[in-house]
Parts: sequence; structure tokens; C-alpha cells
Amino acid sequence: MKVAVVGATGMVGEVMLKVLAERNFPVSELIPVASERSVGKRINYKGEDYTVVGLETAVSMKPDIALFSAGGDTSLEWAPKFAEAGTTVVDNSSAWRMDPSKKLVVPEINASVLTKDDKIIANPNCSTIQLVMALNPLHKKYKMKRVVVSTYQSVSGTGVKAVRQLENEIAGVEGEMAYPYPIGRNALPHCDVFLENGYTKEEMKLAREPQKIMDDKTFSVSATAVRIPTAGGHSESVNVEFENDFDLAEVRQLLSETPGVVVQDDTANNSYPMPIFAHEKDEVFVGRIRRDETQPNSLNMWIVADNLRKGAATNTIQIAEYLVTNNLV
Ligand code: A2P
Ligand code: 11C
Repeated sequence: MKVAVVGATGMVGEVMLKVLAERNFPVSELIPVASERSVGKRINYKGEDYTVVGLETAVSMKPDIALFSAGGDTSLEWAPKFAEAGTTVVDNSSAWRMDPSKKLVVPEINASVLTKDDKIIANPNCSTIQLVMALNPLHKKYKMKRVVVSTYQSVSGTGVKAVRQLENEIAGVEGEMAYPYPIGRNALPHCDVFLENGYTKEEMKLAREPQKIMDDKTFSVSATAVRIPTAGGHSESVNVEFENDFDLAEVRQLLSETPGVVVQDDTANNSYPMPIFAHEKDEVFVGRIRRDETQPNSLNMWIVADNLRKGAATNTIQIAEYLVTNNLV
């Protein structure tokens, strides 16, 4: 496969290159793509150097697959141009996710919706992916009515500027601010922009994307998204109300049998998911699984994943792998 990575010099792009190499994705030719600022730079992939090209050049090279992570505006403008040239785009931005004509895919859940005709495929938001990975098996068994989620999101989700802000604050040096406030020693109830309904865009992604991925509007999700001074790894406190009652041992069993999910729930030994354990892993970790004693058929749990891997690069590449394996590209 001729594979273009659009945003190859960015945080997610770099992880995409790493994951492509690790998983031995069948790359016959790699095309690293970035902004005009980076054209001509060299990028190393599997021991070989590749030259960064601009978008126009990349389209003309007609890659089989283009993995996009260069922001929503770049995706809106350029994904259709790649698609017209016959390239299948897997897009990690929020640009196409809720477009009814585009599929929104977490391979473990709904890869089967993909066909040869899908030329722009959307990768969900990082905090959505880890949430639905744990909810999907439970929904199938007990039928969810309502989910309340509060997130604790790392600065790497905002991008390199935010990572630098945290590093500068820790080092005690002045620098550019990615957030309106200090992030060290702080928690900002503010991920992405505020919308007219009082929620942030990140919170509305958490509310809407799960229904589309799970193809079910019978449940609802209410979210509060918070930025915390963690370098990498998003955490989520999740309360779920089901129609049917459950057995806690069975919940643990179901989750531990779910591909891509790891149950880490041994409180007697202080074992629970944390960003430092999830770092550079592809799995979604679930723990603190317990009954909500305040209302019937309700569960509390804690979900952690590496937002740059399963939340972004790994999920995108898993979609690409599915396309290749099933001759859809
Ligand atoms: P560049 O490094 O040349 O700016 P991050 O999310 O870490 O900020 O990275 C964003 C990625 O998207 C980078 O690779 C960046 O390239 C790329 N990018 C940003 N804007 C554009 C654009 N207008 N056209 C192509 N690539 C872009
Ligand atoms: C964050 N979830 O942590 C975001 C990052 O819609 O793809 C990814 C934003 C997106 O702030």
C-alpha cells in the first residue's frame, strides 16, 4: 500500500508512524505530508528517510490510503481532493464524524459497516473511543438507558503547545499559553470550545458519537470534560444506568473477554487503571467497577487509555488494516 500520513510532523502523526511500523502495516511507499513550513524535512520510518511533501504533491502521488491528523480545516478542504483522486482517507479530525454520509468507526464495534465506496472514513474522538470500547459489550447485554461521564483529559489531547505549557510551568519558565489559565496545579472544566448550549464541543462529541458508532439512539450520554495536568492518557469516571440488572462478576467477565479491553480491578492490592500504566499501550483499561448503590441497575467504573494510541493513531490504523484485510481499498 502507498500510504500518506497527513500531519506526519505532528503529535498524532508521529505516533501513527510508530504504530504503522510496530504493526507491520503493509507499506510499499510512505508519503509524509505536512504544512508548507515542513516541506523538505526528513522523516525516518523503519530506518529509512522520507522527504515531507505538501498536500498538493501528495494528492498527485495518488496514495491508496491517507491517514489524516492535521486538524479539521485541513481535513475539510483536502480529504475530498484525495478521495476524488481515488485515495481512501481515514480522518482523525472532528471534521466528518457527524456527517450522515460518512462512517464513524471503532473497528472492534462497527468495522462491518465499511464498504469499498467509503472514501472518507472518520475516526472518533479519543475520549469517545475509550468510552464506547467499555460500554458496547455492556450495552449489548444489559441495554443502557443513560450514561454520565466526567473526563480527566491530558494536555497531549490539545497538542504540542499545551504539552509545552505544562513543561514550562513545571520548569518555572515563562512561555506561550495554550490554555486561558495555568494547567499545572489546576483542573480546567474546558476542553475544546464552548457552544451555545453551555456544553463544550468535546462534551457534545461524547454525547453524540457513541450513538452513531453503536447505531443506537435509545440511550443518552451526559458529559463534563476536564483538562488536568497529565502529560498523556485520558481518564473517565463513568456512571451507567441499564434497563436490566447485572451481576458484577459477570460485568467483569464480559469486559475481560472484550478484545482491546483490560480489566484492572483489584482494589485490595491498589490495582486500578491510571495514565502511567496506559502509556504507550493500545488497550483500554477498566477498573473501580462497582454498583451505584443510589439507584437500580446502575454501575460506576473508571476507564483509562492512551489518547494518542487507541484514542487516535492505533484506532485509525486498525481501520486501515480492516480495509486492507477485507479488500476494501
Ligand atoms: P507542520 O509541522 O508543518 O505544522 P499537532 O496536532 O501536533 O499540532 O500537528 C499538526 C500536524 O498537522 C503537523 O504535522 C502540521 O504540520 C500539520 N498541519 C497543520 N496545518 C497544516 C496545513 N494547513 N496543511 C498541511 N499540514 C498541516
Ligand atoms: C482532547 N479529545 O483531548 C481532544 C483531542 O476532536 O479529535 C482530539 C480532538 C478531536 O482535547
